Amino acid sequence: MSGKSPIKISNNPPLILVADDDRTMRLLLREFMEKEGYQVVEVNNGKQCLEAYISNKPDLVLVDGIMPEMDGFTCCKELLQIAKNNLALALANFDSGNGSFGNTVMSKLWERTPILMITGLDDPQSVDRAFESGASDFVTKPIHWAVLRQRVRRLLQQAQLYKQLEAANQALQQLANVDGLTAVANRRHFDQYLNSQWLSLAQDQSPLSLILCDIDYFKRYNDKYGHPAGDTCLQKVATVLKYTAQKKYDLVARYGGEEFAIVMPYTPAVSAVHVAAAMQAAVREVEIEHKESFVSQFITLSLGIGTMIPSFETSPQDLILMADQALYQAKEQGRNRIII
Ligand code: GH3
Ligand code: MG
Ligand code: MG
Ligand code: MG
Repeated sequence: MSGKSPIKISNNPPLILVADDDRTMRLLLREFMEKEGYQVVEVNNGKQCLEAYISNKPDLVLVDGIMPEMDGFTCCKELLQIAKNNLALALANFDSGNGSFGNTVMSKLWERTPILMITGLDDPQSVDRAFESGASDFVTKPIHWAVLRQRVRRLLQQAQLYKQLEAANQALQQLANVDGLTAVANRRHFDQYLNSQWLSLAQDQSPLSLILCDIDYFKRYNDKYGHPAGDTCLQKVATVLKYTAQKKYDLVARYGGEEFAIVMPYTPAVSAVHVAAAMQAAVREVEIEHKESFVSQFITLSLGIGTMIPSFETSPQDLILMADQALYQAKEQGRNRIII
């Protein structure tokens, strides 16, 4: 699937962002953290902390409570907001069928960078405020350095663990949703996606198109060129289909053996015909030799299109049936053609 680059778990020393208006305190913190083997970036108020956070992507933020311009509590809240915005952005991309998956996005909640508040304010209200503002932990000044060392280590370890969980989750999602041979969505993901789009488009009253496409005389291809060559052919066709279905919500899936399905939300029939024609042409242009085909010397496709405005009285099965009947007609009428 697109955008599935694995999460990087960096081997660089962890980067710690220190926000404190007290220059001596910053110096002490830097020296201590560097001795621990961390990299340090310093700023002297909450505002600068936000800027440095965005540009440096630290692994941990150490933030003072009282600072000019923006205090540590507000800074914590703002950092939380940045994390929420990132999550919203990831969620917005989730809907894209060829993009990331829901569960992956939810686990990103945990990817938030930990914040450790170091402050002289140790009254109960300040402690509550710190945690309620989004701090992950709290230590008081004067600093008990051994305690700080352990808290920092633990927060960094936890963050690292969440990243590993996230990577494992992504790998699992990939296995569960992607066809092993062709790297497009598998049947399971196709079913899920079609059902979920059906419901949302029934609400929007927008058209949903489905293309079913089947490789012509593929059994003869396998017989002539061998099964491994058949596999390569399937991979090529899948890649071409995926490349051709460019819209954000389009999903290309392997529907069965040598049959692919393209789910196209918000797509009326005329547009679906254009996409189908582009797919037919693109596959033809790759010129995969097929001497045993009765319709061409190259691999060709038969494509059937169905379009419906989803409703709660009808079901995705009706749309599949429509596209399947069109595909059947395409085969009946001689293959290498599009029927709607
Ligand atoms: P038509 O034009 O009517 O579609 O004829 P066809 O030969 O393509 O259709 P048929 O359904 O008779 O044969 C489909 C072939 O696809 C048979 C099967 O061996 C092959 N096939 C299915 N999955 C795979 C696969 O993963 N790899 C390979 N190499 N072949 C596959
Ligand atoms: Mg201060
Ligand atoms: Mg078939
Ligand atoms: Mg076939």
